[in-house]
Amino acid sequence: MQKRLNMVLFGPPGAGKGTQSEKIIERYNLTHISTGDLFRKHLGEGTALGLEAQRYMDNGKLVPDEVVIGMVDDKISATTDSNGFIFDGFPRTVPQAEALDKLLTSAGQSISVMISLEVPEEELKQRLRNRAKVSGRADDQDDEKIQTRIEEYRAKTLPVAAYYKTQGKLVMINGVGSIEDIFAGIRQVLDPLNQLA
Ligand code: B4P
Repeated sequence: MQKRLNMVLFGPPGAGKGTQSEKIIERYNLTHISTGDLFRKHLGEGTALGLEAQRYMDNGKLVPDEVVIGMVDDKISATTDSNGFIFDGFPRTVPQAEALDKLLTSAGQSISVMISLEVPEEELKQRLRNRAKVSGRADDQDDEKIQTRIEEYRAKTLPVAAYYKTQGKLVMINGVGSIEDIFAGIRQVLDPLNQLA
């Protein structure tokens, strides 16, 4: 099977993963898999999966791995025609990263690159406080929940960067600056890979 451009967009809460994903999808025509968006969709539809996820998300905790992995498996299996995937906010734990490798291997695919958006903690908090004014998201609403999300990220998600670093796939990008400048940094990484895919 022909290799596709499959990327992981990585970073702490509020790093701008959702924001940059929109631009990446437009330029490279990738299939977007955002686990946060998928959970919020389930929640909006009142499904059992959504209600299960809500208990964790609203408190800033990570949703259990088996729930997340099952949902991503369904989404990958249901995608028949694609130039490749952008995984946004997934994997968030090492077991999720291992599961993703297995899912892609069985489809004759692999991760091409992980792009990590680097943003200092104070800037993250400020962005999430600003978004709270418009998002209506329970997990943006107070400093305690934001702090829990950052702590979950440090304890459980940061090791995922080391996992891809070991595979020689981690690229760090400065996530502070204008949205366009950050996207220019991402293009420098993805354009050459896109030609190879
Ligand atoms: P997500 O939906 O993934 O969201 P996020 O980490 O909060 O934000 P993101 O980085 O996408 O930031 P955005 O672009 O919006 O996760 C939410 C929750 O879902 C998790 O806490 C967890 O409970 C659950 N979950 C999701 N995936 C999971 C998984 N795999 N396993 C377990 N649990 C999971 O940007 C944030 C703000 O910054 C926006 O207001 C934006 O306008 C602003 N911004 C963006 N770029 C900027 C820039 N360059 N300068 C200034 N502001 C900027």
